[in-house]
Amino acid sequence: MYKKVYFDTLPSTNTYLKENYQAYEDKTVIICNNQTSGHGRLNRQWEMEPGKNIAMSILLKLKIKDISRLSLLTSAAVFLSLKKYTNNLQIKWPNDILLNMKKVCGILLESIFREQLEALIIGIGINVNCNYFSDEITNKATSLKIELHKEFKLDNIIDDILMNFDSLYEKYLQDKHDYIKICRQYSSVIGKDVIINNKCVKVLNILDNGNLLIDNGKFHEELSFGEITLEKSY
Ligand code: BT5
Repeated sequence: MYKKVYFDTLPSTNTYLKENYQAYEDKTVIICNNQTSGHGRLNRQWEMEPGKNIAMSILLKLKIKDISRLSLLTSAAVFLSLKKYTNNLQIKWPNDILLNMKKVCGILLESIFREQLEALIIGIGINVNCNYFSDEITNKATSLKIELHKEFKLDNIIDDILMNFDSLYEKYLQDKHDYIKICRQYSSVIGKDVIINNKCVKVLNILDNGNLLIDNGKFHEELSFGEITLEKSY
């Protein structure tokens, strides 16, 4: 069972858990109404209109070593939770969900190691009921409300995500990786020419180990992480 803990304002749900994970049990979920210093990968800023969007972080106190695929698992859980509202969603390997080719959700995994892995923090930011973004991202970000013209209850979406996450995670612990199929089937990048880590490549597939298979023009290569830019969109 996931235990939800609510805060009004936090700098970042991920940072809060990084500093306080010892006080919480496995499967605690920190949720806040207003996140003042939300961040993405490489400490990039994550925007959030207070009260309108979801900022949540799931704490897992894992005993397993292979955590690389949990980003894809989380993407699949969010995808399944939003799919009942729209058919226009895609998963952009490894950690974004796109709606009408714009980013509606970002996922950030952070781990805490002290000799071994002590905790994994899975941060999820979803643009739900907001109407605006800063000029910098307004062409590449969107919300459920902007695209679907109605408002959504944040708690219903959070509960769906936790249910889907749990179901995929329990299978993952039994070495069943159904989420990879979802990430493959609804991928926004397979078959496309993209820029990844500053090089133009063609994406061929997402492999069973979660890695991206690309054609770099000379040979086929497997990537375990990377930053993909799609031409003319996110
Ligand atoms: C991500 O990073 O997409 C991961 C975002 C994770 C946010 C959650 S919220 C709860 C938890 N607490 C945190 O502090 N973080 C997590 P990345 O792939 O690095 O993308 C970041 C980039 O997305 C920024 O540089 C902007 O270009 C863009 N961006 C910022 N805010 C956005 C938003 N609300 N919607 C769409 N794109 C956004």
